[in-house]
Amino acid sequence: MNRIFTSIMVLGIPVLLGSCQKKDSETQANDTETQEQETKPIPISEPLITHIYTADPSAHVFDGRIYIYPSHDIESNVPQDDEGGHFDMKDYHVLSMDSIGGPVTDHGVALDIKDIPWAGRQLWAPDAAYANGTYYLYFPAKDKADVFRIGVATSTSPSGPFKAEPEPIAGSYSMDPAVFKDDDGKYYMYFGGIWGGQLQRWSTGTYAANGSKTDLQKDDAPAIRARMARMSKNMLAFDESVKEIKIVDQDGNELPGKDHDRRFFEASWMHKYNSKYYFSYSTGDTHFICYAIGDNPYGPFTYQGVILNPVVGWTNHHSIVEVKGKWYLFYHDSVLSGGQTHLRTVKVTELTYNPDGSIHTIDAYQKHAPDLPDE
Ligand code: FUB
Repeated sequence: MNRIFTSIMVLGIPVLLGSCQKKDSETQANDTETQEQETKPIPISEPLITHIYTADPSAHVFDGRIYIYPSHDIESNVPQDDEGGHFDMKDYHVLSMDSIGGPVTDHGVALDIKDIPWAGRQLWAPDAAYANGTYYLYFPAKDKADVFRIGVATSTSPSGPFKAEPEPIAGSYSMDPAVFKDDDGKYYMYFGGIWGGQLQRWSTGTYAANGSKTDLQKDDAPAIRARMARMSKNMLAFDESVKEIKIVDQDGNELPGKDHDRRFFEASWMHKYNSKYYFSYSTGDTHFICYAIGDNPYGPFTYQGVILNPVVGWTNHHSIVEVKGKWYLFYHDSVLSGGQTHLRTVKVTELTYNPDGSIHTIDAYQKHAPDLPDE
């Protein structure tokens, strides 16, 4: 009878779930090599571009063309730490394509940190929106005091170049902005992230410079909440006070801080499907992209499940967009750089719904279950 070996790749580390009978050491060495080859992740999607590293893709369809607003990863030689110092990005590029699978255009530098008057360092995950005949690029950066703020820059073209406003958005803090347009024409920004995103330092409403570097270590209390606010008509300001987003379980109980597999960490995204509001996000240290569903843009949102399993590299980040009647998940991983967390590549794959509105969980790698010959 053939023996089935099942192997999985978790964050680039091969894990073998089968075993074979005792063999001599040379055969065992060959087997190990073969198994490691078999357990190398086989990505389901190829990088959209390979000439630069890109991450955190926010995708939109503007005027019939797909535009992607990613972070531009670079090697900065800053050592890795819990605060993400190694993500030391200095500009943004915009990518575009006519259709999923078609050729991808890199439009070059759309905004450089030296042209953002208030920014100090670290251009992290951006997003974009179109309103009032103008394209708006929203982006997080640390200000000169090393506090994350969210800025906005404008352009007449979806591919830029963008001109930054002189100050960050008043009342903004933390990072990972995602701007959602509702069917009634109102825009909302979702944002925030813990650990390097500094959200844990805003628990009193003002920034605690010496606050925790990770979370609040209050395991049984509700997890730190993502933030959101409606945008003003000119898209340059919040039109209301910043609100906190509740994510609850099926019994209506808010997810606690200790629920690392499900609680919010960073990378907010909002989309609407069949009149329901889907709030999706990364769980950070457990590396999932999850989603929760609500009846309005403010929530509460009820946790539903995993959209994307962990990818190669520490971070997981995504956007969801409808293109010509099909839905797509844009995401990134670190396969191209050999697993280097700060050097990522953006990718896309189709996303599908079940009839009840739940989303099929995506695994970014094919799994192996090779049949071995009889002994
Ligand atoms: O790219 C820098 C940070 O890594 C993003 O802001 C997070 O979402 C994570 O992907």
